Amino acid sequence: MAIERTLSIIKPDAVAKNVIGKIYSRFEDNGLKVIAAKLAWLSPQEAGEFYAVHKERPFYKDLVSFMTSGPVMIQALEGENAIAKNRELMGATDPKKADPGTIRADFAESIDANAVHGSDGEDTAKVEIGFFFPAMSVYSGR
Ligand code: IDP
Ligand code: MG
Repeated sequence: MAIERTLSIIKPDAVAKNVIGKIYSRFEDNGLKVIAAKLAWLSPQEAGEFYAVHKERPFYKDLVSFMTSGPVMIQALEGENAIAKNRELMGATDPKKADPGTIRADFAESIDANAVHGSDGEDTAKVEIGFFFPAMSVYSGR
């Protein structure tokens, strides 16, 4: 297995529920290290660009509107197999279908308000980390 990096976002619903720390514990307890982080309130333009891959999907407008409804906690995570590991910790997109013990099963209410984002592959991870963090704000190898 390789050491990878992935982008994670704690979405407005989970930030509002005050569970940033609980979600960070899931990362830390499973070998994922926070190597960059910031709390931000995304503009419609920023959220729209971040989710541009979903532009043609029927839920795009709702997604952008939800992601700009409050502050989000954005972090780059590093660790063994980080991309798949984070997806595993997150659980399925629809919290009703997410395995027990996953972040979405434990903290999310609906497919719209589903607590977390995680990169889905090496290419998207690279692009997504670069979208939010310049190289000088990423601190690896601590
Ligand atoms: P993911 O977050 O599990 O990677 P994606 O398919 O990449 O899921 O979709 C991005 C986000 O768009 C989801 O996390 C969810 O918030 C929203 N979304 C996806 N599918 C639907 C849907 O069918 N209805 C409403 N929102 C959806
Ligand atoms: Mg996705």
